[in-house]
Amino acid sequence: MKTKVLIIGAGPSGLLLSLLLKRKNISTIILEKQSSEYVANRIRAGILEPGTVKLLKKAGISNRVTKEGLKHNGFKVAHNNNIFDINLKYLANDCVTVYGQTEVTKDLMNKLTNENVKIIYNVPKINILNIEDKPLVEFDFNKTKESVRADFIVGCDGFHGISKSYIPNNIKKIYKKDYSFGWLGILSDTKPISDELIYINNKNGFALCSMRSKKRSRYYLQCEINENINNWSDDRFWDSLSKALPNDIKNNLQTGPSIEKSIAKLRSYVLEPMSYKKLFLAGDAAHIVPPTGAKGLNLALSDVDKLSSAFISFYEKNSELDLVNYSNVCLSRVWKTQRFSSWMTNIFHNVPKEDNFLKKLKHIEMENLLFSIHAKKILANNYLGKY
Ligand code: RFL
Ligand code: PHB
Repeated sequence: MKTKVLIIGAGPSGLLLSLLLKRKNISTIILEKQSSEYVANRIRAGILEPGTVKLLKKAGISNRVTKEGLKHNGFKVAHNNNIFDINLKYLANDCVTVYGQTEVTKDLMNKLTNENVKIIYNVPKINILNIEDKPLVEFDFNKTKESVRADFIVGCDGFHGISKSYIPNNIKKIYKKDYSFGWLGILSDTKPISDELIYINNKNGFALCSMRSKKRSRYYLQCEINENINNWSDDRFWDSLSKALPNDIKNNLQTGPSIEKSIAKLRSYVLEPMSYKKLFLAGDAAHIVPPTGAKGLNLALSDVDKLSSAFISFYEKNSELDLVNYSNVCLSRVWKTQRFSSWMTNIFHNVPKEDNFLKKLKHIEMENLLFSIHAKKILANNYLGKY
């Protein structure tokens, strides 16, 4: 097989990149480790920045997000039993859209199927050769050995992917932080407690009331780093969540059976540079942010926007400049997003064994945020993806 751009990973980054290139007749093949059902049903992000919605429009898949996405003009912060409004519209003149990553993925998959783009699922093992010059990718499929020659390889294979290992150790630099707590998440077909998201900081740390639709709720609780999911019955989850809620809204909580329950580890991670010779990394393959600021998917798709434009310049104008600059251009946004996500994670969570000086500073940081219009404006802009 032969293609212009070989993409590893059919998550949102890989799928969107393929679609943006298809619109300019640049051929791609996607190789994905998992089955299509697994990819389509993985529960993850829920909040789209306005720039991300615009990008989905540019890719020609905005019908459903425009109709079914919920536009939120703000969110709430609960601190010490009080509820504060962060009015995005008033503070920064824009809004976010609640639309699940599962739905973005399904929209992308349907469009690519209609456009006859080749996606090969269930590819367990990939080997990349000759990355410096004319790359060749070998893989096993249905017990036979296959190979694809490509002009470029793009690693969209998430944090646990293999593509980043092809950047030589003497070239790459890794910055990372693992947090000493996790998130326990639950999805349930119950009416959300509020018509806006509520980010909660109370004596037990962080909790989040989110949603996927007006009938489907997504809730998270800060949990121990090595928490065992089997210790969390639905009843225990609802009971702990109820204790985390401010008194004024406790009684509005609708409980019901969970349709998904999972634990996520929190980490910050950046790999520099995001490219090496004919290999480019995009999305979680190159960087991870803790989910507190709702940034991972948005950042991943912003990489893809830049990378697709760089490939288009290369094939249409014979210019390599944007490909050469790709890593630096992306990293500028990546680090601003890292700063915001880590700041938000820090002020909302209880850090085990944190000394009392840092605890006090955190408290003051939160109060400064909630009582300063300037601090709120910065939060609102950053939450919308404006830095
Ligand atoms: P993905 O989605 O991880 O997709 C990578 C794909 O690559 C495949 N793969 C391989 N394929 C072939 N060969 C290999 N060797 C491979 N290894 C892996 C995988 O199977 C997979 O299909 O990366 P991508 O496309 O870069 O997308 C990134 C986003 O998924 C991620 O950043 C977000 O989900 C993060 N995130 C959130 N982001 C937001 O913008 N807003 C949110 O509200 C938000 N909430 C969240 C989140 C992530 C969470 N978790 C699970 C950490 C909430 C949570 C709880
Ligand atoms: C979610 O709904 O999954 C979600 C929303 C906001 C966040 C993180 C996750 O900050």
